[in-house]
Amino acid sequence: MNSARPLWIRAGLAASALLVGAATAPPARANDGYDLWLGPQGPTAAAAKVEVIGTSRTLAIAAEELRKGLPREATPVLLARAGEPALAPLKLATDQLGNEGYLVHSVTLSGQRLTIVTGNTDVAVLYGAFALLRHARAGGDTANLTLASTPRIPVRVLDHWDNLDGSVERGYAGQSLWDWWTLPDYKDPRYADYARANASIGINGVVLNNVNAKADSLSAAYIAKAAALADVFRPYGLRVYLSARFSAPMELGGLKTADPRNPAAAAWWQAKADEIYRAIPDFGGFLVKANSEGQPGPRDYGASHADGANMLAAALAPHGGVVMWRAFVYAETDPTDRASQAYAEFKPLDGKFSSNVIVQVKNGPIDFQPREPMHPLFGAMPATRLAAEFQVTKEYLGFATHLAYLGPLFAEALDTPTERRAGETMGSSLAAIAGVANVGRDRDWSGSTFNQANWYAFGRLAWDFTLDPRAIAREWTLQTFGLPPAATDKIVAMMMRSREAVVDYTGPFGLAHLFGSDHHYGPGPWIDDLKRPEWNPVYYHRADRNGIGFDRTARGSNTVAQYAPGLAARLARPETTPPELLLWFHHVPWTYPMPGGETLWQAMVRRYDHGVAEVDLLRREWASLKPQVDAERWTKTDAYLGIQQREARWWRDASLAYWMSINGLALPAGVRKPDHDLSWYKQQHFPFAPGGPR
Ligand code: BDP
Repeated sequence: MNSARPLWIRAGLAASALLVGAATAPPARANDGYDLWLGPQGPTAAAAKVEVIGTSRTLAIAAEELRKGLPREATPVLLARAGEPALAPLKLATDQLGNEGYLVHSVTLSGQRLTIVTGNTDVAVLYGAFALLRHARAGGDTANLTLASTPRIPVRVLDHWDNLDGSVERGYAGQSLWDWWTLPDYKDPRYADYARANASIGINGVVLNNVNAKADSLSAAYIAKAAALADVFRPYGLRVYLSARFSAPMELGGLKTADPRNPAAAAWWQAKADEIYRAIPDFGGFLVKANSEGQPGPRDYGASHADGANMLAAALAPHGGVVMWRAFVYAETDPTDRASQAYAEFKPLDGKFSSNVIVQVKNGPIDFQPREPMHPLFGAMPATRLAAEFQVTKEYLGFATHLAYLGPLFAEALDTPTERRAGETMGSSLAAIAGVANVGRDRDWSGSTFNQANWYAFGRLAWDFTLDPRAIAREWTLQTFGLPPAATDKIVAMMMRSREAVVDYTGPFGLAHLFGSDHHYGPGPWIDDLKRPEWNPVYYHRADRNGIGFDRTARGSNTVAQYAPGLAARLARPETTPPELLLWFHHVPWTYPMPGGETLWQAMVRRYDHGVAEVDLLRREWASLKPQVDAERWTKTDAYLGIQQREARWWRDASLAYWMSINGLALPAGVRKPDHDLSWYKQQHFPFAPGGPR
C-alpha cells in the first residue's frame, strides 16, 4: 500500500514545501478573454498539492494545470497511468476506459484522502486532469468524487479553413492562428495555448488548412511547418491533419493526370504520405473536398469518389492514417434538388470505401443553415464509416457579432433518430466528428466571448453527444465568468434562447439559404441572378403569390424518400412534419393553417417579430449584468448585442418587405411596417464583409 502513497508523503516532504509559486494574488487586470474557460494562466496564489508517477511531458502538463488551477486547499491529487504498479492495490475500474477515457476517483490511503486521476494513456490522464478542473471550477465537490468518462466518437477534430496567406475562409476572428511565414522557426506560444484549450474539452485532431486547398500545403516547406505545429500539439493529444488538393500530383509532381486509377498518381501519393510521416510520425491523415464547388476530384476522370478516396487511403494505411472524404457535393449540371445530390452520389458507394476512409457528411443536406433536418446519409451507409461535420464558425448565424449559442443546434442534430436501426441516432452512427473552427488570431480567439462557448460546446458534445447543451452552457458560464447562481442562471437562459432567435429573424419554419451572395452577410431572399441556379435564394424558398416552400415530397423532388421509411412517411405530409421544418419539405399556401390556429403568413410575421424581441431581451438581460461582469468583456458583448439588435431588425424588415412584394398580403393589424422600401434593402452592398472565399 505504501507505494501507492503520494511521492511527497513517501519522501517525507512537508506539504508546504510543495507550495511553489508566489503567495501573493496576481495583479488585477482587465479580462480580455484570452484565458477562455480555463481561468487565468501564469503565477497564481494557488498551488494545490499534486504528485505524478511518470515523467512524460503530457503528465507534467496535467500536473501543472492542476497545481495552478485547483484551490490550494483541494484534496491532494495523484496522477498516474492505470498500469502503474503503485495503483494496483486500489483495484480501480479502468479496463473499460479505452485509450482516452479517464477516471478521477477519491480514495483514502493510509488515512489520507487523495484524488486519483488516471487512465490507460498519458493523454487520458490529461483529460482526467481537465475533467477534475472543470468539475472544481463549476463548483463541484472535490473531496468525494468519481468522474469517469470515455469518448463515444474516436476522432474529434477541428477543421481550420485557414489559407496559406493568413486569411480564413468564413473566419470572423481575425487572421489565421498559424503564422505560416515564420513557421517552422518561430513557434508562437499561442500554439500551445490553443492545444491546451482543445485538450481541455477532448478535441484530438486539427486539420490545419482550408478544404479549398492549395497543393503548396503538401510541399516540403509546408510539411516542415505543419511538423513544427505537430511537435507543439503532440503532448496535448492533438494530431495534425492536412486538407489535400486532389490534383496535387499534377501541380506539385508534374504528372499529366491525377486519375486515381493511374499508377503514377497513386505512387505520387504514396511517396508524399511517406514523406509526411517522416516529418510527422503521428500524422492523422487527409481531409479532401473533391468535385465540389470547382475543386478537382476523381469524377474529372470518370472515376468514383470511392476510387479517389481509396487511392489516398492506400497511401496512408501503412502509417495508420485516415482519409476524411467529404460528401459535400452538388453540381450545377444536375437539375435535381441540391439537397438530394450527396445521397444520390454516395449511397451507391456504401461498402466500397477502404476501412481507413471516413466519409464526412455535413449535419444537414444543404449547408450549415440556422436549422436543417438531418442529412439523409446518416444511418444510410451501414458499411461505411461516417463523420458528421458541423460549422462552429457562424457563417450563417451572424458572423462573430451575433450571440447564437450552438449547443442546441449540435445536440438537436446528434440526437436525431436515423430510424434505420433501432436506437440509432446521428451521433451514434459516427466514427468521427468535425467542427469548422471559429478560432483566429483575435485576442479572445473566437471573435467574441460567447463564441468561445461554441468551441467549448462542440468539444464537449464531440466527446459525449448525449450531454445536455444546457448543462454545457452552465459549466461554460461558471468557468468563464465565475458568477453567483442568479447571474449564472441568467446567462445560461440567454444562451439557450439565442439560436432560436436567429432562426426566427433569418428564416422561420425551415426556410434556408436566404443570405446575401458570397459573403452570406444579411438578407437576400430576392436574389435570382447568380449563375448557378442553386446559388440563388429564390431556388430555396420558391415563394410565389400563392405559397412558399420547397416541395421535397413525391410531387416535387421526392428527397423525403431518402430518409428511413417511417420518417419519410411523416415528412411526406405537412401535418406530420415538425412545423420548424415545414417549408424545408413542403410548398404550402400562405393561408396554410398552423398548429396555433394562425395562417402561415401570420405565424411567419409573428416569428420574425419574436426573433427581434428576443434580441432586445438579450441586450436588456446583459445590461442587468453590468455590475457583475468585468468591464472589458461586458462592453464588447454589449456593443455586439447592439449590432445584433440592428441586424435582427434589418433581417425582419427586409424579409417581410420582400414576402409582401410576392404574396401581396398586408401585415396583420398592429404589426410594425418595415423601416424602408424593398428597393432600399436590395441596394445594400457589402464589398468588404469578412470571411468570403478567395
Ligand atoms: C460553404 C462555404 C464555403 C465552403 C463550403 C464547403 O460557404 O466557403 O468552401 O461550404 O464546405 O458553407 O466546402
